[in-house]
Amino acid sequence: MNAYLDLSDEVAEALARGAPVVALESTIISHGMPYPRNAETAIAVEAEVRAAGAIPATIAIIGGRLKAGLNADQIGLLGERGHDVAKVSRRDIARIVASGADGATTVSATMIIAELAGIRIFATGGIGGVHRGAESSMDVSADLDELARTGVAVVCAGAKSILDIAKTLEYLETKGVPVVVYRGDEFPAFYTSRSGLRAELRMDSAAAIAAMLKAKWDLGLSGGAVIANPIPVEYEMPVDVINAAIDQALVEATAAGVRGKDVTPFLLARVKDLTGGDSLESNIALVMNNARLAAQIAIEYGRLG
Ligand code: PSU
Ligand code: MN
Repeated sequence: MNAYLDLSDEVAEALARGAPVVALESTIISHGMPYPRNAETAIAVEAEVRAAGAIPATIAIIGGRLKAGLNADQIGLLGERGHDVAKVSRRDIARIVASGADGATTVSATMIIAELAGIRIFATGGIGGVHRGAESSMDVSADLDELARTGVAVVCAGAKSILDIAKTLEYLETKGVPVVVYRGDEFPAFYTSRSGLRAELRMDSAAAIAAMLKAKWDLGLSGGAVIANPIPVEYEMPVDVINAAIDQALVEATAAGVRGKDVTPFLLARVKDLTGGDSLESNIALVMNNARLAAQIAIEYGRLG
């Protein structure tokens, strides 16, 4: 076991007996949703993973230690402290560990810690991607390169249209990352089940996805995969409402000169406020939906031995 990593007793025991484990990220708690819904949701997502037959491992850095498996107090603190907790992607891990600080891990950092722990399946809301205007800003999330190098499958509801979804898919193709759409013919756009972009790889069962992942990793094809799980239609946002909020949030971010790692949290918070909180309900519903699918994939993957 890595000297910098602590597994909770429950996660250690599950991994030791080969039980299915699902990784969960913590930037979604501290920077992705407002308190107290963020912490409540994180706890509810863990319960959903358990109900679906797997063990949840929420991942963060606490006191400079990489953690796979948090307790309720740790989750509550990440939620309460919100943006005061460092948002940690790959480049930030070493400095947070070396200084003994706390960090909420993005998709990229969570993948790294999950892989160290031996966890292959990870559920979240949405991945980072290529931002709109990236041709001048060069703002491309570290999540995408992580997907290309680290062997963890990320179950998400696609990518928000705060991003350039078409460019995000092009980038993933260039980097050799499989993108699967579960039971859908279009890549989903987080708040809506459709983005207008055709799914090149559709799969209709957790078993088929698990078999694809096993083949990939058995072949020594390093890197992860995106498993895009469309938001259930009953929780979708009206397209015009969400697009208007996103367009306004983007204008405000440019006007305020927001840069670097602050861009995504700024946009997420503004979209939530501009939609009067309706988007938060959609966000919570889709994360729960992703937790269930991730648990099913982890179970099927475990059966393949
Ligand atoms: N998109 C969401 N919710 C989130 C995030 C993205 O809909 O909470 C978070 C995730 O932790 C993701 C990170 O890994 O933002 C990406 O940040 P950036 O765009 O700065 O790479
Ligand atoms: Mn960025």
